[in-house]
Amino acid sequence: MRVREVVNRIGAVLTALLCAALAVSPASAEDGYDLWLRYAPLEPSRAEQVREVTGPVAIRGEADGTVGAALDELERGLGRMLGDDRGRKSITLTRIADLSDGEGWLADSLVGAPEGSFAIAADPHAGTVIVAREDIGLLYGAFALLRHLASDRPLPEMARTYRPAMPLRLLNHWDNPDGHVERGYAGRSIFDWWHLPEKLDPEMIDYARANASIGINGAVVNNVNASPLFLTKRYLPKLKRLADAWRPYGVRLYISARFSAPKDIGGLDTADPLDPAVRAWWRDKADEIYAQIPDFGGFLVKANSEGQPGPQDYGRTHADGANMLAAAIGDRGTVIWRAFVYSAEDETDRAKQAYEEFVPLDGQFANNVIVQVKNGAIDFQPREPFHPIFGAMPNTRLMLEAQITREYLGQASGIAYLAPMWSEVLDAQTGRAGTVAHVIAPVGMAGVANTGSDRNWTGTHFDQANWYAFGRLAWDPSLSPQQIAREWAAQTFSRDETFLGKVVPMMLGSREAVADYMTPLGLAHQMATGHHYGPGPWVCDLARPEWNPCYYHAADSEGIGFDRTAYGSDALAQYAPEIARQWADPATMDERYLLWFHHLEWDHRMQDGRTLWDAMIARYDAGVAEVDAMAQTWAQLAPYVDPARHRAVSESLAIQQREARWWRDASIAYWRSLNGLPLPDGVRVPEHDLDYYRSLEFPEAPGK
Ligand code: BDP
Repeated sequence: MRVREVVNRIGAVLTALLCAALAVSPASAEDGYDLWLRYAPLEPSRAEQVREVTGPVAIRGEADGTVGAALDELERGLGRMLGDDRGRKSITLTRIADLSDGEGWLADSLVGAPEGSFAIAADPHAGTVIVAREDIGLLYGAFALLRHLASDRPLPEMARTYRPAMPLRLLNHWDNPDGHVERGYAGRSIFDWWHLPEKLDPEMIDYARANASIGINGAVVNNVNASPLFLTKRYLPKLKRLADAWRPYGVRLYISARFSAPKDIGGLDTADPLDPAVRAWWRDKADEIYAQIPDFGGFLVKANSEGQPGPQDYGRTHADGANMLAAAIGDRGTVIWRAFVYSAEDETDRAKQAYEEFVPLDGQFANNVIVQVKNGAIDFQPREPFHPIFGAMPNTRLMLEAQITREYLGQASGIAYLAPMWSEVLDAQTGRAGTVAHVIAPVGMAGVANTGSDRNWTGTHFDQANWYAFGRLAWDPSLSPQQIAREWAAQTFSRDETFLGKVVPMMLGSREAVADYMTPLGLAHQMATGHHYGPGPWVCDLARPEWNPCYYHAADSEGIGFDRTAYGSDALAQYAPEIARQWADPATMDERYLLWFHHLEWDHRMQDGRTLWDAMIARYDAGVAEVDAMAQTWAQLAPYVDPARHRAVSESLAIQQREARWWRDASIAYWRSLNGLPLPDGVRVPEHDLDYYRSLEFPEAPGK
């Protein structure tokens, strides 16, 4: 037994004694900390099947940090799932370089496979073999094997090759040095900058394990509204400590860089990207970082957007700014430049701004620059058509930015499983360039993290599913939201078929419910000012037009919706003609995007013959009904879930039931104040009058 194992065993015995002493049942110890890596004991018949193909774990060749992590994880996972009897065969980890002559067939499937790929093979004699070219592939293979066992999938399906669809699979943390998380709803930051580098919280290792388990291979550790502190000498040892801790798990560290840093902390009087002193400052800074962190990922930059500094402050372009940083980094890393911009002048249609600023720069970015584009052209709304940039910059490396934290989707209330939303975007056809997934395949995906200091990491238990789903989709965008929900729920809660048969459909419908009760039929940005919590469709008087919900719904006594056709802003023209055509005609288009593209009269006839007004109300009601159904379903699932987590989810759903009604009632009350239309027969009257909803204030709402 290795020393580490002995220590683990002693730890387990002590924990058991402690539980006994406190008379706590193991069930009540379920607090969500273990995420999907709980490794609950397998049912006896399943355990017997597994023992036929597994057994003691061995590595052929050297065990370095990454392989050590793989071995530890297999020990932990198999120990919890199978107990002491691991099986009659073995699990062997082997690098391609360590295969013997007769095992060439094991290497064949990995020829030309991207970094991180691995194969799991069933060897009739030896048991199970995990093969990879790089050590990180062995770690991913260990996690894949454990996932397969823990989610009750048929064992023969396990033996195949696994390849990541895209090289970069990153989390973006919007965490500030003082521990506040912008748009964070799960407590404070998980990063304790104040006490680093000496103190490394054990959570930092569990965080890396969780990421590695789903293939996430990089983390931008600070807010895009970046503090220059992260570029100071004082922070370098802190960053280095994290990077060292995460290296075995294949998680590369990146930081958000404040473009004005040469002025803020460098003593220069300009940050002009073409100024030689500025260029030298960034080169020295990059050298300083790489001397400490040789595999530093690079810089993420939000420039000239929402008041952040950038190259336009000096009359330069985004390409000038990005290429200057790219030259400083060289081939050691990457500059990820965000396309989320507000140009100060263009007020015709905010949805057009990023395209107008970036598409003319196609082909001008250096090879180690990536342009990171949000899934939609506005801002992480419950539903947006895919961002037109994805179909329009064939000579630029494009990366998709999704938001895992639910800034505009109810924050930390209830359930909104986001895989269906992301799949909708990934599967969207952009035109000649193919689907969005195809466009970003050479580059990657970034997800704005939902982690925080809450014991369960993500505020609600079900928000763990969004972290999980993001990683799984970035690894393989062709995975169905259904499969991801199933494997997550099986690992996180219960493998029972009755449980899964109810919880998976509930998850799959949850995001549509949110879109329905907040912003049905293609409406967007109706959230209250600043914190984006709750409805605010009546807000019309903020300084800039596009800060106001009124700007986005354009409703009056006659009709509602943002005209993005040729008669309006013509944002439709930013899409390839064959794509634009699919949204051009309300009579034939997918009505879920109706009011995103069209301004229509309240009595416009929908495709099923109802009026727009009746159809909108039906959608609000469907959203509320869906949340009620989710709460009922969950109530029936108590026998399958430990009491603490069951209660926490029930309470969270109760909040969502209240919020869904509030959204529906406030919105309908406001629309009626404009259109004066009666409610269709049998429809519930909003609980309060409009003045009541308008009077609600939440200055202390989190995440601002
Ligand atoms: C918006 C958020 C804001 C972010 C911004 C961004 O409200 O907090 O700073 O996006 O992505 O969604 O830069």
